Amino acid sequence: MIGQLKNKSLADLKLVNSLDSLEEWRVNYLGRKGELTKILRSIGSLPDDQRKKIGSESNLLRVLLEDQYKKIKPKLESNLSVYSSVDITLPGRKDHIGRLHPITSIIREISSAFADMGFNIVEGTESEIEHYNFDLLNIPFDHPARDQWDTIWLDRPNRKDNLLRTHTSPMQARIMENTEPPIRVITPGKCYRYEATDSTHEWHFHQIEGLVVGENISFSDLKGTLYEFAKRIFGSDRKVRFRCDFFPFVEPGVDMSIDWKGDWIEILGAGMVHPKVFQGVGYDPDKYKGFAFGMGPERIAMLRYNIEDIRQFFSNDLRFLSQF
Ligand code: YSA
Repeated sequence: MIGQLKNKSLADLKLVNSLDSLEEWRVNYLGRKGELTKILRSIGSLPDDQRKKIGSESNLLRVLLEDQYKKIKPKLESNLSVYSSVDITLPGRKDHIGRLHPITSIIREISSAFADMGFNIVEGTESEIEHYNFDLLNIPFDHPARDQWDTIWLDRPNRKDNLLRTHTSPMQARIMENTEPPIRVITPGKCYRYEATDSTHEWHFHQIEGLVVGENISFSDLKGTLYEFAKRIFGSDRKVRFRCDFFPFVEPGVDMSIDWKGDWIEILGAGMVHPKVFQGVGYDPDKYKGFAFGMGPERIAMLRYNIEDIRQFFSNDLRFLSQF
């Protein structure tokens, strides 16, 4: 009898899914007129031989059912408090779905164009030392070319040569120091310069450095690679201009500009790696040749999306950013 009641009460408890149905269950089994209470009340009138057995079994069942009741009640109450803290009468609101920043998108697009051409992608650190940012790039301490990369120096205890990298070119030396040719790599990352801003200059911006080193690399490889890049990013009809330029770490050096409403916007500097740079990292300049370039993704994004002022990219104005 007690066994059947136990099974039935526990089976009913499994169907309980609200405070109301729990209360109904409690009244049915443990309430004043409940099934178990009725048995407990009748124990006194049972024959002697049954009283002890049924008495102890029904008391054990009472303890079990009360325990179950105490466990389940707070769970149902906390569910209720979750629901009651949500106002389901409020009108629905549109979710704001995030998206990639336009500079992140353009860096990924450029990186994937170079990956298609067989380039690996490596990242470096934004904090650099003078040795890599200047010395190994054939820019001696007192050379006026250093002025081209106005530097933000870092105030570190016991170090006077720590800076925020002014270009991604230090990665050239770091990669060559740790790798044997052939090399075909790009390194995207952020740079900083202590300079006044205008519509095409920011004091913090990105660059994508490229480096190719091997035994038979020529200037035609440089031009072919950069033409292919320009074709993929701007389409084959866009006008591209190469001009001679000077960077101490290349010989010869060039810059590349893209047609901008009848004018030109310079997007990168490039050239054949200077023999002194090869010597600095322990490569034999008679055996190896290479080319390198450093391009500005912000300028490329300006050209792609017709943006007049580079400073808009980092103004954090959602009216501007949500257009991309
Ligand atoms: C040249 C030869 C190589 O073998 C390798 C790399 C280079 C590039 C060199 N390291 C350099 O930084 N040249 S640069 O000062 O002319 O900058 C390269 C590109 O970065 C520019 O063409 C421009 O697109 C971008 N840039 C430079 N200063 C910037 C900037 N973009 C936004 N704001 C600035 N202040």
